[in-house]
Formats: sequence, C-alpha cells, structure tokens
Amino acid sequence: MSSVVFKSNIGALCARRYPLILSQPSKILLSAKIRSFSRISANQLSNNCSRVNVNSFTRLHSPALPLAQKFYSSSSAPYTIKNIRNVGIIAHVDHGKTTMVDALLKQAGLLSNSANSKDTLVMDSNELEKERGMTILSKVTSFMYKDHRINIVDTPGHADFGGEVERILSMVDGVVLVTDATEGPMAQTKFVLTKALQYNLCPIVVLNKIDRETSRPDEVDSELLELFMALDASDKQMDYPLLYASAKQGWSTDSLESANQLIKNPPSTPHMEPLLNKIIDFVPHPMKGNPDFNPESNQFKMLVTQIEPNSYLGRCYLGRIESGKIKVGDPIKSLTPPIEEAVSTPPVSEVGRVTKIMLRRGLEVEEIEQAIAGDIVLLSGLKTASINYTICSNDVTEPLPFVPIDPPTVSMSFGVNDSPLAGKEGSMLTSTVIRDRLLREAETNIALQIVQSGSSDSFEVRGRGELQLSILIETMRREGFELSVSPPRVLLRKDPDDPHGKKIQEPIEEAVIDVDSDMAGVVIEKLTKRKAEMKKYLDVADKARLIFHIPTRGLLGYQSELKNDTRGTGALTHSFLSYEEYKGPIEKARKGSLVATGSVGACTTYALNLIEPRGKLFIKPGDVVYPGMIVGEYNKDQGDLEVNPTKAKQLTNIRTVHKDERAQLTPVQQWTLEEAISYVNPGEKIEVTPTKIRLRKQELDPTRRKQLSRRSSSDLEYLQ
Ligand SMILES: Nc1nc2c(ncn2[C@@H]2O[C@H](COP(=O)(O)OP(=O)(O)OP(=O)(O)O)[C@@H](O)[C@H]2O)c(=O)[nH]1
Ligand SMILES: [Mg+2]
Repeated sequence: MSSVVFKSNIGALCARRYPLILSQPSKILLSAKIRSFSRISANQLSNNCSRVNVNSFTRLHSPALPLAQKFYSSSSAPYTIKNIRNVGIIAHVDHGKTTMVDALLKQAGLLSNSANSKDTLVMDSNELEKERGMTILSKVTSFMYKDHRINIVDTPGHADFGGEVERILSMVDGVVLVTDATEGPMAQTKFVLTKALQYNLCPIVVLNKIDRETSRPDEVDSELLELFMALDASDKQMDYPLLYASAKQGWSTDSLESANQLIKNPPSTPHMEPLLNKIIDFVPHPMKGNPDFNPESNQFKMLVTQIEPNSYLGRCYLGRIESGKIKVGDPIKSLTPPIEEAVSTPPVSEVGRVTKIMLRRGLEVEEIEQAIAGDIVLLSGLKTASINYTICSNDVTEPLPFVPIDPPTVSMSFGVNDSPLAGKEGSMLTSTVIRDRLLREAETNIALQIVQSGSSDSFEVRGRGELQLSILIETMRREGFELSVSPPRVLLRKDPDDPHGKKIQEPIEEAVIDVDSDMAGVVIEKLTKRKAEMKKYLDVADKARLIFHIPTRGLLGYQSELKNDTRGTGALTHSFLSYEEYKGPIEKARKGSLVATGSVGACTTYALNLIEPRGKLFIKPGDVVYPGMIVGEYNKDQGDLEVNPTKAKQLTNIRTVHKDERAQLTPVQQWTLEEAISYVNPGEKIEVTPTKIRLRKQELDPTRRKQLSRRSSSDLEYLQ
C-alpha cells in the first residue's frame, strides 16, 4: 500500500472535505500557506475516492464540487507515451481560447463550475494579463481524461505575441483552432493556422461563441474552408473535424442541430466531452505524430521552450521530452543551440543533476519522480541553460534542432531618463540596471532582441509590435524603472535575393478593420495615404470589414487615429504577412507640438489659459513641466510652437486673482502608455516613470533642437 504526503495538517479530513484528483506517481509541492505535513494511508483515501488508485493527489480549488464528477483520472492506466496528447489552443485575439481552457479544466474537475466562482480566465495569471483580460504568454497545463494525460497549451491571440505561438508549436502534436462564430477567421487566425500547417499539424476546428445571436456558423465554416484552401492545406489537413462550442457556457458538440438545442437549454454542468473525445481520437500521440520519435532510447533529450524562474529552485525549464526518460537525480547537461556552421563538438554549457521534475495540473504544480518521452514537463537542476538549449543525458553530443521564429519587425530605443525630473519617482535608474533587465527579458522572450545602440545610455529593443514593447515598458515601470523611450521604428532589410544588395524590403501586414459602413470612407482615405492597398470590402454582421495589405510603418500610430475617426467604434487587428519592396516615405499626419520653454516648475492657470487657444493641452495647472517637454498639440500643421506654461501673472495693485482662479480650462486626458507610443513623432520621446508618462522633445535645448530638425531623418536609418 502506498502512502500519501499531504500538504495539509488536517490529514484525513482533507481526504473527505476536498475533492481530490489522483494521477501519476507524484508528490505535491508545498503551498505557501500550509506548513505541516501528515501522513495517512492510501486506504483512507481510497475509502473516500472511488475509481481511484491512490498514488498521489492534487487538491482542487473548490471543496464544494461533487467528487464523482472529478475522477477522470484512473492511475491504473500505465503511464505510456500512447496515453499522452499534446494540444495547442490557437486563435485570433479574443476568440475564446482561455475561456475554452477554463471549460476543459472545469470538465476535468480542476476548476469550480459554480456560477459565482471567480475562476475565469485562469491561465491569464500574470498581473497585466488579468488587468487587460488578454493572454500575453503561452502557458501549459494538464489534466486527466479517460486514462489520458492531456497537456494543453493556451496561446496569445494578439499579433505582437505571435512568437509565443510559434515557439509552442514544436511541442504539440495537434491544435484546436478556435474561431469566433460571428467574426469568422481574422488576420491572426490566418497567421496561426499558417504556422500550424507548416508544422504539419492537423487542426480540430471549433466554432466558438455560437451562443451569440449574431453567430453565423455556416458562413464562417465556408470562410474557414476557403482559408484552408488558400493556405494550401494538405487533403488530410482539409479534412478537419468541426465542432461547435460555447466555451463561456461550458459546452461543445459536433452537430449544429444539437448546438441549437444547447443554446436554448445550456447544460448546468460542463459538457466538453465531445471536444475531449475528439482530441483523444484525432490528435496523434507523440510517437505517431513524429515517426523519428524514440521513446525507448536511453538518451534523454528535451528542447527548452520556456523558462520559469522559481525563487527556491532557480530556473525551471519547460519543454517536451524528445527521447528517453528522466528521473530525479539523473545526471544531465545542457547543449547550446546548433549553429549554422557545423562544429565538431557542440559546447556543453553546464552539467548537473535533475533536482525536480514537475507537471502543471490545472492550477497546481505537481512533482513527479520520472517522466518519459512525449510528455511536457518542468525540470530544475541547471542554472544557465536558456531557450532553445538542449537538456540531455551525458552521452548525447548533438543538440536538438529548433525552428527559428519570424524576426522582429519593430524597434524602440530604451534609455536612461535624462529629463530634469529624473530620479524623483523611480528607483531603477542607471543604464546598467536597464541593460541587465532587458537582457534577462530577452533570455525568456525569444521574440525580443536587445542591441546596444550608439550611445552607452540606451539600448535598441526589437520586437513584433508596439503592444509587445509597451507591455515590457509597463512591466518595467511597475518594477520601479524610469526610462526614456523613443517612438517605434520599423526594421527594414536588404532583399536577400538581390545579389547587389541594393533593394530594400519592409514588413507588410494584413490589417483587418471592422467599422460602421458610414465610416468606411474615412478609414480607406487615411490608410491609402499610409500606403495601404485595399484587398477586400465585406459586409460582416452589420459592419463593413475592410482588409488591407499595408507596410508596418503605415500602421504605427494609426490605432489612435482610427479611434478618433470612428468615435471609438472601429476595431483594427493586424498580422505579419511578408517582406516586400520598400514602398517609399509615409507622411505622418500629426500636427506639431506645444513645447515648454522657461524654467522647471509648476504650470499656472494663467499661462495655460493663454496657451489653450493655440491647441490641445496635455497638462493641467500645478503639473510640473520642464523646458523641452511637450505640453500639448499645436492646432496648426507648421511645426512646433514654444510656450511658457509656468508664466505667472504680474501682480499689480489692482487685485485680479479672482478672475484668474475662475478661469475654465478644458479637462485633460491622461496618457496611457500605448496612446503615448502611438502618438509620438520622430525627434520626440516618452519619459516613463512608475507614476507618470510625459512626452518630451528628444533634444531639450531649443537651439540644438532647431539645428537637429534641419537634418531630416529617414526610415532607411533602420536598415538591418
Ligand atoms: N458569448 C460568448 N462569449 C465568450 C465565449 N467564449 C469566450 N467569450 C468571451 O470572449 C472574451 C474573450 O475571451 P478569452 O477567452 O479571453 O479570449 P482569448 O482568445 O483567450 O483572448 P486572447 O488571449 O487575448 O487572444 C471574454 O469576454 C469571454 O467571456 C463564448 O463561447 N460565448
Ligand atoms: Mg487568452
């Protein structure tokens, strides 16, 4: 009889009160709150938990769940490669991937199904993800269903985090392509599907949000079929299973007829079995998905896909085991990724021993003693390995190959805050701490590249888009950093097929804009000026859907313009398509700036009243400003206007202060980081501190600024 280590000090009571899931041989990780252990026999557990062969358990989140509902796990099943399914959930932004994972975890009994449960979007676990209701990082979890371990990867849908989707595709043997049954396939649906097809994965398609009144499943089904054809899917890939779901209501089904029934009478308990059964039947197990896979090999190999820092264990490495098996205590080493020129012996970066092997199960981390090829696990024991490194047994000499992801398209420079107000709000100020932080980020975020720029005080950060970079800036300011960041610039490249190296190429994106039909004209006009080519005009769910191919340069700063032009109703999504020939300069439509002169100090109501007729103010009375800071937008197109917002009224013997105090100024809007990034022009910067976002001229001194403005800046400076 095996015994169980509880993480609770109430031992057997736990077994009765808490629903338990028993699974592979494992121990539970200590949770922070629970300090003492007690041992009870497996028998005691078995008495409470039918259908369960007790080796270990994971505590569930809701003690109120009925036990019977949970036991999809039956650890009598041998732990073999054939019982593993590795599946990625991919889709366009907001089509319901994370909600789908919630529904699957509820079905597996790892999340509460009660209506007032706060367990929603549980995979969006970091602070910014929770705030924005958006997935930023791919995350893996697992659950047991019908004797199978299903490792599921939730991915982000926003184009800027496309690298996150690419990096997990090598880990899975199948994908669930979720598509909103109203919106249909969108720009990022195309991107993720293209990548999945390139990896020879056969998707299961789920039309989600079928419960919405506006859903149009038949049309979306045909649109998807067209998309598969346009992307040259193989016959096998075209023959995809189609399911209908309401992830929010927790059900899925494989017929439209029964979907219509379920819409009328949503089930009160999770009903995700149709999708789970399809995953088990349709997604190949790791060996079938890859004929070269050798689970019997004695050589353990795992490609590091993600790094999770852990304050007790150091770095934990997430990846799929490509061959062999591993147990705690085994000697391991890491090999650096293969490089193009063949080298006789790949450099061994580190040797060590496995200290822990872990699995994510629902929201818990579970320790296991050993793992086999095909499984996705977390390992600790090495300190310096990084993403794309191979962790392997000592006799392995060849690192595993990895598929390079698309290169970054946008760059921003991150520098030390050198404004007169520097150091007043943040604690992380120097170029050394900024550099270390950026290098740390690039190690775990493979879609980012850090390049030392000309000045020792700034670094060029290259990524997939404005949002990706703004998330990094936001994270850093919350950690106490002060930064000055330049406007985003698009990275151009030399045409690799041009033998003379003269032709310049730039990234082109597919932009999809949904607007009310009466506003389509203004959108088309603005985007045409930004060198966009309109490809399609469709009527979709009472709106016009405009599809453009546009240089990434043309999209910079467009989000805020679209918001103004459509009074906030227009929605833009975009996704990288390809590199094409440089389309020539694009004029920025924005007006000039109102730039502060005078001295550092608080601005006065009197001065702002004088300035307001000249443009739109970004500051209010009492805000501290400095010379060179941008305090508003000039209402003329001809360059900038210098103004003195700290000017005080000359007091005379006649008291006029009352009139000054009564002066009415238009309330100003606070900048969000994304708005500021979208707004700034070349020659300007954003000063970011933990509490403030200020816009400023790059050169604060007015004379030097004038000299610099005569030198025109060109996109071609950003040629790679
Ligand atoms: N009506 C309805 N709403 C849904 C359904 N599934 C998801 N939603 C809602 O759609 C929104 C987006 O859901 P998410 O699960 O965050 O979408 P996502 O694809 O993970 O989004 P990203 O990770 O940001 O790409 C949320 O408000 C969900 O409540 C559904 O089946 N029906
Ligand atoms: Mg999500």
